[in-house]
Order: sequence, then structure tokens, then C-alpha cells
Amino acid sequence: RMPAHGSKELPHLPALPLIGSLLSLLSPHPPHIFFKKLQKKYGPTYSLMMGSHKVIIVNQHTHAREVLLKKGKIFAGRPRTVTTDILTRNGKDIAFADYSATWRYHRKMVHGALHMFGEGCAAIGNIISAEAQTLCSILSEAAAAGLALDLSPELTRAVTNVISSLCFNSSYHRGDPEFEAMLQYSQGIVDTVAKDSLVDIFPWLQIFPNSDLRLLKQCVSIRDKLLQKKYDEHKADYSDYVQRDLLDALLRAKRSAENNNTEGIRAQFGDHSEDHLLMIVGDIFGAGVETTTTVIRWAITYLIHHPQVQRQIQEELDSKIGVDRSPKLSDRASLPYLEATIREVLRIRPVAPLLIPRVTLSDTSLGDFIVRKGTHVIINMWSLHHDEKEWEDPELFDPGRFLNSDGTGLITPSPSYLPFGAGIRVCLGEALAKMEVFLFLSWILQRFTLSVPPGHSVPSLEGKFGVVLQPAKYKVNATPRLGWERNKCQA
Ligand code: HEM
Ligand code: PLO
Repeated sequence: RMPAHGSKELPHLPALPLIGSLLSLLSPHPPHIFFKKLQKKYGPTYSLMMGSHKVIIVNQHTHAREVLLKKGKIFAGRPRTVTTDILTRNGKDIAFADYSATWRYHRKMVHGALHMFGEGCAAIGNIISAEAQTLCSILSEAAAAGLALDLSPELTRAVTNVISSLCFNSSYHRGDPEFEAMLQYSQGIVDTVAKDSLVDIFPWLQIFPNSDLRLLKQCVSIRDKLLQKKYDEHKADYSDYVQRDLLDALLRAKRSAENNNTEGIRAQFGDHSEDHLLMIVGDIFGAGVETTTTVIRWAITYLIHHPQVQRQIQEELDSKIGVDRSPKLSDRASLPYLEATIREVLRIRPVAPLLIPRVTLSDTSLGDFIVRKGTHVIINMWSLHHDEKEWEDPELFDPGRFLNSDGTGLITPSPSYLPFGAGIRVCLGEALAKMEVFLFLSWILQRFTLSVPPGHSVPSLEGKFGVVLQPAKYKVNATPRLGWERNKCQA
């Protein structure tokens, strides 16, 4: 019989008084890579001190699955941090909110609403396709003018419009000042938020400079004004009989909570204040934009590095769809090579390489190791996705890993693969994100071949570490394919 709790102490990095393990953490590498390297000395699961907190770093799938799935509920807390408290008004959102009745209620509500307006609804395919079409027309114009283009802003606008349709029933045109403002504040937030929890918190050592905090507060205040405006507009013409979008669904839940016995509702579900509602929409909006855009950008970056993969996707598109119509969601099952490519992109460059940190809600164990209540836990998805024992030549980009031997069916070659996390904190937008990545890539690759302009070097594969791992900016040439020359983007 296994004992209920582990008995061993985790291997621990040398701790120095006052500054914890910080000195051993000073490294030229970004944290996900450095944490992977530390395995050589300390084993795949080890602990270290960050300030006054004990943090466990998990670099192997067996322990990761124990944290996320087998003991998901015990490991379901989120540590509070200075930056995420600023972003979410002290954890009134979903992603950075600690485990509670309120969190459970909100997660369930958003899950239902996303299903109603997103995954479960045929209209979502049309919304994404309309944005894909606009995006392709812009690529087409640039190609006709002989211009190389940084795809990022246009891609971000396309993805923003999808989530904006779902959340607010509205979208942005090119050059819309509200959209330009959004691009800016969102990058500012990505650059500064959660740095303290993902890396360290020693303000006096300049790891987390105060200018970051100032920038974050500025960006959050711009975002909050925008959210407030959408909220006020929706509240003004709200009706119990029409639900246009996610925000209407949240408003409706708020109304019915207020009309009922409020005390009883509070006890059962927790709060559903205006702050909660704004922060939840902010989460879905932020997650909906930054993650999906990042994945598509990584996909394009790898396709530029691997023209033969791009060609093979195009051959698959030509043979399964042709040139007389555009891809639709129901084509996904018949395009296994494209699907395998998307899976490989999510493996080799996980959007959230360290997920979002956890905190244990009670004393527990991990394998044979003792874990005390209040311990922070970081799952290093980068290590799982680059584990040499699980993946042959892990830095090699090879969609074939996810295909069976004759290339006709998809396989999951290793349990060491969880790009969306797992368990009770699993990504809420997985289905939506997969639909978007599939449609945008298939529309683009059906019509264009992507490459760097002559004389430019291929883009870096390194990535900038943060709450999402972003590729560098660069310009691409989108060359129309045979049969897709100017103005034939409508098919
Ligand atoms: C959480 C990945 C797109 C909404 C997460 C987590 C990961 C992830 C790894 C953290 C899980 C954890 O901490 O254990 C991704 C990837 C995406 C994507 C790779 C794109 C390909 C989206 C989209 C939405 C979304 C489009 C919104 C519609 C969320 C939310 C959470 C989350 C709300 C927090 C869940 C919680 O803490 O309970 N996602 N995501 N994600 N994601 Fe996504
Ligand atoms: C992105 C910048 C936005 O302005 C605010 C925001 C909200 C939710 C965050 C998202 C940011 C980054 C990606 C996150 C998402 C919640 C879940 C998702 C962290 C900071 C992931 C990948 O875990």
C-alpha cells in the first residue's frame, strides 16, 4: 500500500537568507529554458525559494498530470501577485482568480456562454471566415503593390474582431483609433503582467523595475475605460428577451442574481458584481486575442523556415478543397497534415510555457514528495514538450510526429503534451482557438505562399518570454498562388 502522503523532501536549490534562491536563478536564459536546464542538477521536480515563497518547478509529465488532473482540486489555487491584482482588481476574473465558489460559478457561466455564442453555434464559422476574407484581401493588396508586410497588426485585428463579435457583438475597421489604442495597451500588459509570479519578485534588485508597474497601471486604466464603455452601452439597451453576446449573458446572470434572494445566491455562488463582470470580459478578450494571434504567428514563422511543410499543406488543401471554394470548419477532419502542423506548432512553442502558477489549497504530496499547503507550483510545459525521453530531436519542427505511418490519421505520440493545460483549470477557449487557427491558416495558405522578402534573413525562432511566448516581428511576402491572383479572394 502506498502511503497517502509522500515522505521525502523535494530536492531544493541552495537557499540564501533574505534573497532566497535568487542568486542561483540569475541566468542569461529565459526562465522556462533555465528551469529545464536545472533538471540536470536537481532532477525533474525540484523546489526553490522566491522571496518568502516556496515554489515547486515540475518538468515531467507524470508529476504535471498529478498536479493538473489526479489532484487537480488541491492544486487549483492561484497565488496573488502585485501585477495580476492590478490587472484583475484583486482577482475578480477567472484566469488569475484563486479557487472559490465565485470562481467556480463564473467559470461555469462563461463556459456555457462561450458554447452558446461560439463552439456550439454555426455562426462562428461565418464570423471567422468573414475576418479571414478581409485579411486575405489585405494580403492581396500588399502583394499587388509589391509590399512586404508585418502580418501582426492585421492578424491581431482579425482575431480581435472574432472575440469582439462574441463578447460585444461589434468589430473594428482598419485604422479605428479604439483598435490602435487596444494594440498598444495590450502589448504593454503582456510585457509587464505576471512577471513577478513567473520569474521573481525582488523590486529592490531591479528585476521588476518600477517603470514596468507604472506602464502596467497606465495600460490597465486605458483598458478599463474601454471595458466600462462597452458595459455602459450594453446596460443601456439590455433586454431580458435578446442575448446578443457574452456580455449580455453575464448581465442577465447579474440581473437574476439581484432579483433573487441575494444572500442565498451569495452563499451558493459567491459575488457577481460589476467589477467581476468587467474583469471576466477583460480576461476572455485578452486571452482570446493574445493567445490565438501568437499561435498563428508562430505557425507562419515555422512555415517560412520549412517551405516543404508549407507546400505539403497546400497540396493537401488543393486536393481536398481545390480552388472553387474556401475552407470551412467541416473540412478540418479531412486535412490531417494541417492539423498535425498546428499540433506541432503548439508543442514546439507553447503559448504559455509555464502555464499560470498554482498554489496548493491543503497539505498534499507529489509522487513521493511532501508538499505543504500554500506552496506555489509552476508546470514547465516547455520541459514537457521538449523532453528528450518523449520526443526525438525535440527542437526539430516535424508535423509528421502527430501522424500515423501512412499519414492519413492523427496520433498523440506522447503523454508529455498539454498545450492547453488540463483538469479544472484547463483553457476555456481551446475549441474556439482551434477553429480560428485552422480557418485563418487554411484560408491564407490556400491563396498565398509566405516567404521572407529577398535579402531578408529568416525570422528568429527564439521567442520573447512573458505571460505569452511571442515571436519576433518581421516582414513577409505573401505571393498569390496560381489561380488566386488579384481580386479572386471571394470564392
Ligand atoms: C487558460 C492555453 C486560447 C481563455 C489557459 C492556460 C493555457 C491556455 C495553457 C492555463 C491553464 C493552467 O493554468 O493550467 C491557450 C492556448 C490558446 C488559448 C494555447 C490558443 C491556441 C484561449 C482563448 C480563450 C482562452 C481563445 C478565450 C476565449 C482562457 C481562460 C483561461 C485560460 C479564461 C483561465 C482558466 C482558469 O484559470 O480557470 N489557456 N489558450 N484561451 N484560457 Fe486559454
Ligand atoms: C493578455 C493581455 C490583455 O490585455 C490582458 C490579458 C488577459 C488574460 C490573459 C492574457 C492577457 C494573456 C494570456 C492568458 C490570459 C488568461 C489565460 C491566458 C494568461 C494578460 C493563458 C495563455 O494562460
